[in-house]
Amino acid sequence: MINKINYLKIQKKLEKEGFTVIKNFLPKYKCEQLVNKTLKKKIIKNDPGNFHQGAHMIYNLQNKDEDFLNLIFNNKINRICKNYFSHGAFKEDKDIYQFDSMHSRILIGEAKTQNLHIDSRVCGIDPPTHIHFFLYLTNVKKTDGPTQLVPRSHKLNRFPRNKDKIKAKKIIGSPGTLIIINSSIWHGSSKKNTFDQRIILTLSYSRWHLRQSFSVPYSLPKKFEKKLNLKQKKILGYFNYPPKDESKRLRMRGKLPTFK
Ligand SMILES: O=C(O)CCC(=O)C(=O)O
Ligand SMILES: [Fe+2]
Repeated sequence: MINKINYLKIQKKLEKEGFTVIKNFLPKYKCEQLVNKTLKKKIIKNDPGNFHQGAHMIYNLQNKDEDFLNLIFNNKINRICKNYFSHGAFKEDKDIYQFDSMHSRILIGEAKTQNLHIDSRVCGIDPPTHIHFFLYLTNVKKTDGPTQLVPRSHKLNRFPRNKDKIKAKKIIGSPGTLIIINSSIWHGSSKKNTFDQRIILTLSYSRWHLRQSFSVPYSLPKKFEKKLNLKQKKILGYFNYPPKDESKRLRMRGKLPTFK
């Protein structure tokens, strides 16, 4: 387990390079526990479209197990988010970011390279809109399809092309390695030549006013919801949903609306 994190250094690296890596963010035994839990969930084996290119997916892990849910509230991760989203936010504004999504992506057997892409949907955007955390749950060697990324590409005003792959850097790491990226960086999993499963957990956050990938506060099981404190509800976006119209509320933020 890591003990000291240099938050200023992380913030600087994210701004300049568009990514940073923290080794041993979680201990190995914790990763093994998460792997076992992950593999017991319903796996989507044929994700539609071209994006995940044969990878197996498990979406919304926060709804399926409290260990995953609690990772969203991890103090270190939230401190990194707070620093990251402060850039560009109104100084007086509070609760400037929210949880966006959490899923597991599993490469089974040999796998081809995932196309380089960005996760924020807007290239070169600054101040940034999203941050992604990729947590390796298994050991990822050069041949195991490590995540690859093009350093500094988060600043470029275009989307990646196929030939940009030659500029990509592979991030290898043991279980518990945490890759943090500005979500506009060009990235994707690389070619996998081995037969063991490569399992990563992806966790993302966005500025509070943006649409979440799934409607998290509406789908979290009640048994988990009732244990949440105010701070946790804020992180999950409970106060960030707009009302139906002005007769319900005059502000974008407020109590979670019920739509009938
Ligand atoms: O599996 C990886 O290494 C990257 C996954 C990814 O970029 C994504 O799911 O958007
Ligand atoms: Fe991605």
